[in-house]
Amino acid sequence: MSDQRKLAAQFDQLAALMEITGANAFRVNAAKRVSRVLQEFEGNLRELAESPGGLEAMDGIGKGSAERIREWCKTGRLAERDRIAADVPDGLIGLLDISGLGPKTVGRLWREADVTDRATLRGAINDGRLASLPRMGAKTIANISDSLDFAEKAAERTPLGAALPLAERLCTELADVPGTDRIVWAGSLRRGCETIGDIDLLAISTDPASLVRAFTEQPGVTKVLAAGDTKASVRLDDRIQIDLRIVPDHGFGAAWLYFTGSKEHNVELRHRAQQRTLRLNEYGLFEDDGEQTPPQDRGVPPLAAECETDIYTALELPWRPPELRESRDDICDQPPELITIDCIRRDLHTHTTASDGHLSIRKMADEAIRRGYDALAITDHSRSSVQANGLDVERLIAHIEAIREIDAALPNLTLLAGSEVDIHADGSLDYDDEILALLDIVVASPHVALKQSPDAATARLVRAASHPLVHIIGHPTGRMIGRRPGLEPDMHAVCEAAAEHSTALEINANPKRLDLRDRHVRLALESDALISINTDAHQAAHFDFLQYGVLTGRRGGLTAETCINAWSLERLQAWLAR
Ligand code: DGT
Ligand code: CA
Ligand code: CA
Ligand code: ZN
Repeated sequence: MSDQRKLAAQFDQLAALMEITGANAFRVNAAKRVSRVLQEFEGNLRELAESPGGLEAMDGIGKGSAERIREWCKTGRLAERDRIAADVPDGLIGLLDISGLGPKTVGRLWREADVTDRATLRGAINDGRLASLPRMGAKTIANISDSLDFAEKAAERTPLGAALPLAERLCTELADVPGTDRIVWAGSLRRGCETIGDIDLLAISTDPASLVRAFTEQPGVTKVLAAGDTKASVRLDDRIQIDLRIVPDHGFGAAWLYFTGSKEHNVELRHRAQQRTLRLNEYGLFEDDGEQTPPQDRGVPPLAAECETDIYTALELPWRPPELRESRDDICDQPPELITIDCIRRDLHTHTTASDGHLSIRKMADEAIRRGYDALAITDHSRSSVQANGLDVERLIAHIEAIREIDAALPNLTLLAGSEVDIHADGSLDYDDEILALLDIVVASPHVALKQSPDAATARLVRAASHPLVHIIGHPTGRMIGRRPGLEPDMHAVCEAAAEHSTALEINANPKRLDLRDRHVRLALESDALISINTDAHQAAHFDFLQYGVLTGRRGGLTAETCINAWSLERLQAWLAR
């Protein structure tokens, strides 16, 4: 983080602490203004602080504030903030994250009801202390209680696998509201992040009032947080927040770009604009004429605003897919041609009733045909996976025969007889080599001992990836999002071993897993390892998980060339038989 952003955060805290302790509004506002000025400032703060009168020359920074900034540059501390903070319980600042609780109220709760953190706030609500305060009505208390509940729940972000179908449904329904010309999602959801804080919708409408009404009155809304002319915000099923913004069609691209983020990407784009004496905001890209009042408020026409591509082009940058708009992505790099869902021709990790799947081999094959696949690998569990009804050698041999028989009867689908073989804690496999050699495809996955040390995990996965009969390492870390971290191997070493032995690493597309995760996909590509995107389907609907795997691959920079599921069948078969 830059100096000015760190210091801006300190001034924000100072302002909040002042308000909590009841400082006068003038001083609170001065601190807030300094924070804003610092956030906008693009130059070198330390240099400016050293040049005499440099800070004072900035709009919004007075003599006192300039002194404080110089003090911070010298000592790394904002003494005034530290002084006030010493008198205020730490937990109070955390209460400011609860919607509806501003610093003034928090200060009151502290002084008048001994509230010092979330737990004591909950206590004060329950024992009636809050209700006994003057000017504290039942409705206000119910609101605080409700927000507190939600803040506790919201610590859990919504999985991509829940947020994406929800957004798809909302957009389909709201597109039918008369006057709606376009409705899309932005934010972390458009970037394909594995978990979503809130869903950001963006619409063009000739009848915004109707759209806002339909949005706030839809079934499942448990709270309307805002309902204005161009912006509304609701909580759905007491679970996830959804923001809707209605924007003019001529500025749609600028708004979509801005609300897609990431914040860091926006900051970089704005910086790029400033270097070219341009000004970028959610309304468009404008000439920077040095005026304070924002250009859109003065009727200044933008240089670009209608579509994202125009804005990138005007900034002399290549358009970037949303999945590559994180802080780790360099805005100047030419993005690769990312894989799309249409590139995927087959699934190479699926289960049937032979182990813990819900459908027969034939039913799974029918589903693959229905989806236009050219091949399907049946990979039921191996003998150690007792809880998943894993196959002993005898059952496996019969299963292979059954798969081959059905395959012979299906001219348009190649069924591959496979297995998802357990990787034991030491990296050895659950079947002997003679047995593995009978299979068309071997997916080796870790299922137990997922808490072993990073060194042991590295050795385990490197050994499995180096095994000549293993084609794919399935869900390599075994993590479950929000539930268990899984193995933490030296992923670089695992990727190098996989690349050396031409073993593919799986992106398991189950939204509870997304394993490999985006960062690991990137490491794999840097090592020239192959990737396989599979759904691990246990029933027909699970094939739909593919989209989450593809998004994760795209966030890692994956192209069709490196993904074995996108290869021609001949190329795949040659690789399987290698
Ligand atoms: P989330 O909801 O936590 O999963 O993450 P996002 O990325 O969807 O973040 P959100 O919903 O707070 O805001 C949506 C986008 O709006 C964000 O990606 C970038 C833009 N945005 C919001 N607040 C700011 C800001 O303070 N500065 C900048 N530069 N962009 C912002
Ligand atoms: Ca969001
Ligand atoms: Ca949002
Ligand atoms: Zn598995």
